[in-house]
Amino acid sequence: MGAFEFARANIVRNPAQFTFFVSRPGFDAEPQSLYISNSGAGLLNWKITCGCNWLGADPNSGSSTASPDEVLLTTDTSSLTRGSYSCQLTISSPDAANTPQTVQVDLNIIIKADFDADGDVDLVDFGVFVLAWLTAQGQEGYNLVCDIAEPYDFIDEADLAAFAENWLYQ
Ligand SMILES: [Ca+2]
Ligand SMILES: [Ca+2]
Repeated sequence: MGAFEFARANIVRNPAQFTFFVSRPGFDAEPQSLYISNSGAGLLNWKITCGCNWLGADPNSGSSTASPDEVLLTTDTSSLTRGSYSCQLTISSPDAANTPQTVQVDLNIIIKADFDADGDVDLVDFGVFVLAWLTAQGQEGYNLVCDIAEPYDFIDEADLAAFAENWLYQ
């Protein structure tokens, strides 16, 4: 340690990875919290930059001491289609020895009742569903992909109701 070295701030982010699930495009996921704190000395002035337009961070800048700052991560899927997306948040600070730090965010948009995975919910999906109707896990005809509502080991009216909610979605 030289006499002229100053103690620096240190970025801590928790967690370092997020996964969001959305049941169809246009729906938004439950917001999740990212916590930023300083495990080093002094004040940590931090800023978040985001590599994609479907993810929001509020606030996107702040000043942390040892007590964590909460940042709310929100999604906007209105311009997206079904599929999986990845985004990286970068937390940077001129005060920190370990700047920048990144946070990985994954987003999965699934249409629950699209059993044949062709992007819509129509009669073909209903045909798949009928074949599994009133079957339990382990029985002939049971199809895990059709088991979209509780109880998750039997295909019954609850699954049919969930299917109906997505009927003719495309
Ligand atoms: Ca389909
Ligand atoms: Ca079920």
